[in-house]
Order: sequence, then structure tokens, then C-alpha cells
Amino acid sequence: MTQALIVIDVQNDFCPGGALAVPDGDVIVPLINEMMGDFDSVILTQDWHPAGHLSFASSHPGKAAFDLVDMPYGPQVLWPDHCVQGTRGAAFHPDLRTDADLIIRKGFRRGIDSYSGFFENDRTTPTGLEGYLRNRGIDRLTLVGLATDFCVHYSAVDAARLGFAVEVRMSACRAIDLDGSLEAATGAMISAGVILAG
Ligand code: VGL
Ligand code: ZN
Repeated sequence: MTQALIVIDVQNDFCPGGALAVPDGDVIVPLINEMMGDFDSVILTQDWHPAGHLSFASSHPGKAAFDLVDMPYGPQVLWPDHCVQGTRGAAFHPDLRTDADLIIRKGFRRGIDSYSGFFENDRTTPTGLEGYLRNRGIDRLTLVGLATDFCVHYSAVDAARLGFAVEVRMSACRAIDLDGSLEAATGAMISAGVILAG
């Protein structure tokens, strides 16, 4: 049994002061750092958008942040510009340990968002993370990070569907909570067989 800790999007733009700040997004950093020692492998994900990404409200004239639009792959929430490649906002929180085995970047194609670390938002285009985990014989995953109701949620559900044993450590996650999205995400994770731990 080989167990990995997957740290989702603990980046400046999701922390207080950032472009898409998650309330208390930074308080989980010491907890995550401490958890890292308990796993066979640590993997970080990094939201990594080009300027002008189509998940940005600024790319849709007349639309505002948090509006919903129809994209070819389905509905998409529009976000403030965030995690633009190479910017300070896209960098990991300065206190986060980054001595991880793998950093997987996602959301780098202009026309498609990627909440999940496994698949882009069409739910079919893989990021390569599944292959990496299987090649290394990793079968159990613990997920932590930001945001509980978006990237942690999508990553956890995809991982469970792919057959990994998945636990989300809720105390090391924080949520955006947009129109009941946290409650919906919690229900979806439980239905998918994800263990929600304290
Ligand atoms: C995320 C919205 C947009 C996340 C990323 O990391 O949860 N949310 N991009
Ligand atoms: Zn994003």
C-alpha cells in the first residue's frame, strides 16, 4: 500500500490578499507541511493559466466575476484573473514546503479550465496524474488544499472514480462557498465514495 498526499493549489492568489482569495486559505499551510512527513509521496498541483484564459470574466465582455457561462464543454463559472503563469499570484504560498516529488500544472490551455488534478473540465482530457500515480504503484490518496468546493472536490471525485482510495482531510482545506457550492461538493464527494476526515 503506497500512499500519497496531494496538495491542491496552495497558491498566493487563493490566500488572503490574492486575486481569488479563499477565506483563511493560508491557515492550512503549517498543517499541510506537518502532514507531508507521513506519506510515501507528496504531490503538489498548481493552477497555471495563460493571460486571457477563458475562465476569466475579463475575457468575456459584459460578464462579471462569478457569472456562469456556457462553454463547449459545459457550464463554467467565471473567475477574477488569477494564477497567471509566472506571476506572484501563481506561486505557491511562501511558507508551503515545496520539496515534493511532483508538481502538476493544470488549466494551461486558454480555452478550457481544469479544476481537477486528473482531468480538464471536459472531464475527459487527462492531465497525466493518473498515469504517474499508477506507474509508481500509489493506490491511496489524501487530498488537502484549496478550494474544498472546486479543485479539491473535482480532484477527489475523479480520483475515486478512477479507483483510488481517497480521503479528504477537511481541516486542511478551505472553501470559496459560492451559492451553496460547499454543501453540494460535500454531497458529491460522499456519493463518489470519498472519505471526508476531520
Ligand atoms: C480554483 C477556481 C478557479 C481552485 C481554481 O483551486 O479551487 N477555483 N481556479
Ligand atoms: Zn483557476
